[in-house]
Amino acid sequence: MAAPDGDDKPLQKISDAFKVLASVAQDSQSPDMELASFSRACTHVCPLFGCLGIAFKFAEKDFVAKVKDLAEASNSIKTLQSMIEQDVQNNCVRTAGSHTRNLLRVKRGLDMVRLLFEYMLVTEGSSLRDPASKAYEKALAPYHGWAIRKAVSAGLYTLPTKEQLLVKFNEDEAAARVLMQNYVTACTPVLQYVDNLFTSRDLGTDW
Ligand code: 1PZ
Repeated sequence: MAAPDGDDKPLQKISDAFKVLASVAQDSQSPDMELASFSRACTHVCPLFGCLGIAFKFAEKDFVAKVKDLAEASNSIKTLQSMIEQDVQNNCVRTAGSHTRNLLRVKRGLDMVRLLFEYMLVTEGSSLRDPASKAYEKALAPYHGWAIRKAVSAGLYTLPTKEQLLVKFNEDEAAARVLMQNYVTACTPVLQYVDNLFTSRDLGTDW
């Protein structure tokens, strides 16, 4: 039985959470995006890793730790803006482990999932390898060293099939397509919003 809160429906949760963030990102009248709601939405992405198998444990650990850092920061910092401002003041924007650096990494993870879904929606057949590899090449590979790229390309051979993934998502194909498209659509303005936070302060996004 489906739990009423949708605990066993990771795609549904992601789609819902990002719709809310998208409305904040798109409405110039709305107050600045809250770190708590951003990090909460990202938390919903974490269960996806569990569906990919053991090969991506290392990626899960990295992503989950960074989302957790943002969630903890949200106890004392209200908005993404003020979090970045604080790191600018402290001169630690690019320092390993800084909130702002973690935000950039998490943003890339969201972009990875967006591209993965986008490619899955237009790819025939049951293999996830092609869409996953194309998404990785675009979103993350340019920022990763040789060892990580190697580990990822090995991991791509261990991915479940699309059908197996849908079972783990607890969705049929039609419902999954709608939810993936919802995320793709909602995520786009959110990523744009975060990008703007970096570019408007000349912090760059390619590091
Ligand atoms: C079917 C789906 C296939 C998914 C393939 C996903 C491959 C992701 C591989 C990511 C490996 C991450 C290992 C650690 C990388 C870190 O060095 C960097 C920099 O961190 P820092 O130096 O600032 O501490 N971290 C990242 O690049 C963040 C990566 C986030 C990855 C999120 C992927 C989300 C995929 C979910 C798919 C459902």
